[in-house]
Amino acid sequence: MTYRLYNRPGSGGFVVEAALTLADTPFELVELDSKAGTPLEENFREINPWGQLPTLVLSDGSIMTETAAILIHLAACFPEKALAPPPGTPAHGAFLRWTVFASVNLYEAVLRAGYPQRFTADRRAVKATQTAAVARMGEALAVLEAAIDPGGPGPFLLGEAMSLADVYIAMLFVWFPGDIHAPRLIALKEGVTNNPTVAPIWRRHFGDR
Ligand SMILES: N[C@@H](CCC(=O)N[C@@H](CS)C(=O)NCC(=O)O)C(=O)O
Repeated sequence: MTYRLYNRPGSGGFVVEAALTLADTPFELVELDSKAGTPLEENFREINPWGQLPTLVLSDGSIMTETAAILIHLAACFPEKALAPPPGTPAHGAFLRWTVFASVNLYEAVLRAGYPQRFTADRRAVKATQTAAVARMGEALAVLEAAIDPGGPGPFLLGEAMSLADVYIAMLFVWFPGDIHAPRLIALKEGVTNNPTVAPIWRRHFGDR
């Protein structure tokens, strides 16, 4: 059995699909028939008890969830593909830092913005919860913008070489519904969308965003 990835078009599994493709490893893609931004069918909890995508089934049948964990795992499985800097280097520390930062601060805020009713018990506070989540996304993106060395080789977070952290951050960046001045994140996103392996996957999920 190869990998099996559960996702749906326009959802966060895009980055796992991109990672598996960059790793040049075979995988089965199971696209759920539901719209991005809506809750999944209850019965999906039999596969992922937290009821979310992406969900990856590994070759031994075990389940992985949590995008950051999956990306870190795949980078470790395919060291020859240089999906992340070599473990133990300062660059790998930065890769881990920003991948986890993106999950816990940015992706989490995307969820609060998309499903605000889950994050408040007060129905009158739903809109305010959403507004605060979008503001929080903007703050996290500003931290990432500042983390890209303006005098460095760029355009990626860690310099000239694209890592899975960049593919992940590019996706979260285009999901931001607010306004932000972020020329370095724009350059990072363009670097990702111009990657010949990633480009067709990006287009299928996000069109020309
Ligand atoms: N913490 C999870 C968040 C994943 C997530 O929010 N996925 C969204 C799709 S982009 C989802 O499954 N939404 C359906 C829901 O939460 O009901 C991760 O990092 O993978």
